[in-house]
Amino acid sequence: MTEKKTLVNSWNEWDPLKHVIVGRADGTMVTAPEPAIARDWPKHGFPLGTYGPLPKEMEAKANEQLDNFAKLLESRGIRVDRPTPMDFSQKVQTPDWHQDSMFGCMPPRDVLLTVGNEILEATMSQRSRWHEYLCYRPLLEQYFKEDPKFRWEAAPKPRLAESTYKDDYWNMWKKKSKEEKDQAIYNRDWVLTEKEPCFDAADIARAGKDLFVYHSSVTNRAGFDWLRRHFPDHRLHSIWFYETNPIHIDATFVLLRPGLALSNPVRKPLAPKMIEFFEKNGWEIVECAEPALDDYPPLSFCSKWLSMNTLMLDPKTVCVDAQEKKQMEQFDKLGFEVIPVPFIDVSAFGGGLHCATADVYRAGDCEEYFPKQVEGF
Ligand code: ABU
Repeated sequence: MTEKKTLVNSWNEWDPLKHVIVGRADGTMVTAPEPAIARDWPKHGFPLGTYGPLPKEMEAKANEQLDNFAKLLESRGIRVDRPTPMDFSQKVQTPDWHQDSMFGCMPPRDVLLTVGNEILEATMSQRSRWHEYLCYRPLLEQYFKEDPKFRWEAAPKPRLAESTYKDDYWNMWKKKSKEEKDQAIYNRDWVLTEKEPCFDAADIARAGKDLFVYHSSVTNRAGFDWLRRHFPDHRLHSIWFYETNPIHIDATFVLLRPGLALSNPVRKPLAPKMIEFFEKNGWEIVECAEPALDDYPPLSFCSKWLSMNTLMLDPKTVCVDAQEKKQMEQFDKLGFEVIPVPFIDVSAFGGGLHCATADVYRAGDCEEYFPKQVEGF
């Protein structure tokens, strides 16, 4: 029996899940060119500069897996809501720019950040995703009517004018040597300038009083600073990793349950004192298992590390992509009940099981999981 009454409340990544949004693949686009990103997939029909809808047969398979996942969650008593897709092939504009396509609404995690009784619409940092929040507005309006304590917030919409991006960034990136790319990683020299706050919601991992914010290619220092001021009762930690294409924390560093985090073996943490902070607070960090794939799935801007992009249903139960046998074995050894979910066909639409969901309600309160502080972190 699914719960009917709406309550918005979620403080972390693992408390018992009661209500969640699951995305839809309908109409998802390989997005038109824009300064924030460079899509170049000639082998799969989309060389640099081209754009268009993902093939309909791929979309049908992705929607089938998303629908089955939604049914699975409902069968476990979890209420599932779905966004309202738009015509993502339409051209969009603001007074500062026009963009020849939008993206889609498969990954609600990228747009919506739930902290306690608040859902915050992220700024986003790509023009093709500037209007994506509209797909969730019917649900947010409903929650606002049904839960008198629900705090509905939206971060300031960024201008995303030319000055938000570094000039000719992707062209310059292609010309860099390995040493220059390494230097850029250590300098966190990503496409965004610091002109205005930008962040994607999927760059934030929640652990009660502590929020970990990935300084990535879609979240800048100003975005972190905006979040820090917006959540004055939390401790916010800026973290970053060794990765040439950093986007979203949930295939890099995943909080599984109090005291246990899953870490990407290749994307090493670079933020000073981060490991010390976790260890001092008694957290174990384990490296994730070898992913099933060797490379990015076709037409996917995500990586093979979607293997670690998992959804916790409670501190003992984890949903994992069914192809990720080694990851499932590892979770089994760590004492989790593992639920295999066929999900590979969804990856090209914007991610894995964590990306495809956004918490509305997890039963639990704001707890302290990191009582010991480390100066400088
Ligand atoms: N949002 C999904 C994670 C992207 C990646 O690191 O592959």
